[in-house]
Amino acid sequence: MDTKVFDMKDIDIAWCPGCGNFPILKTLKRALAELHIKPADLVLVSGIGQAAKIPHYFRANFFNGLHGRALPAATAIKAANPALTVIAESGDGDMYGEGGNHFIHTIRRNPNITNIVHNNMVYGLTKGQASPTSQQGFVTPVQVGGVFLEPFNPIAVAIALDASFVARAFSGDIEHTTGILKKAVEHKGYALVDIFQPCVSFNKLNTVQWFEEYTYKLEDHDPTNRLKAFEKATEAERLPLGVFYTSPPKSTFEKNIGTDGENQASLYERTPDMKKLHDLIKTFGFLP
Ligand SMILES: Cc1ncc(C[n+]2csc(CCOP(=O)(O)OP(=O)(O)O)c2C)c(N)n1
Ligand code: SF4
Ligand SMILES: [Mg+2]
Repeated sequence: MDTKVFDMKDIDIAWCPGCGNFPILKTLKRALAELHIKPADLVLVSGIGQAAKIPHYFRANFFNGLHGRALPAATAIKAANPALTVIAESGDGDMYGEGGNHFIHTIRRNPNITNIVHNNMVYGLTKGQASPTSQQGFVTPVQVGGVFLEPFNPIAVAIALDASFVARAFSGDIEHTTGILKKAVEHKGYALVDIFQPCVSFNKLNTVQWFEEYTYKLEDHDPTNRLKAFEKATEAERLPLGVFYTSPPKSTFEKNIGTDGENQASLYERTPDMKKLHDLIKTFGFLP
């Protein structure tokens, strides 16, 4: 399938020239086109930030909600219509900071969605404050003496929570990132893809050269070995890229909430029993 099906006509893209969001946009289109996923069957869900603008530049269904709240919306969309391919996509601040609680509990719920995080280690949209993944020593207009907290490690946290699929990529490597995104979208269950991305305007520490120097690709790594995956996730000298971990198969949120009962229809296809609903609300004492 041609990636052009995902192109929006006549739009202004409000990213700085050289921003790592451009190759991520291109890579995602390529991965989905290679998987033959049609725009009508796709939903992109995001929060707020530079990364969260991705759905504005992508021809597909989308929901752009509150800061940090992409994951619960994506979980609900998938539960209502499991036939859709649902991708929750935002920045490191949005997903790991404001949305940190949702990050933890979405992993536990295991909806069959892909969670892409554009990790530029900074709050880009609000002009350069530290994010949860900012490196120690990173100087910003707010953290004037440099960040003193240890960075949040999303890969290690996801593996600790037995996330169904955990991977990391680099926006500058389109070939490698396309392969990882395809695996993540095809995976049955929650799939995290953290993508390192340079922010050329507000992160002068983690540049393209920095990512090239301090990352390497996982080789001969068995992603079903959880302890080894955790060991790889906590390496600090050079940061591995690739699929760290895949859990043993487990049931998804949308399966667990009971569409397997008497009524097999997806939630969006069902007609609510208004009388039953009315009677239920009445038991709360709100209605006359
Ligand atoms: C509740 C709330 N708090 C704060 C903000 C301000 N705000 C907008 S984007 C953003 C940071 C986004 O950073 P990140 O998710 O890393 O995305 P990036 O811009 O770096 O891609 C913040 C703090 C907001 N819009 N809503
Ligand atoms: S501020 Fe940073 S993240 Fe935002 S568009 Fe510019 S380079 Fe990209
Ligand atoms: Mg960011």
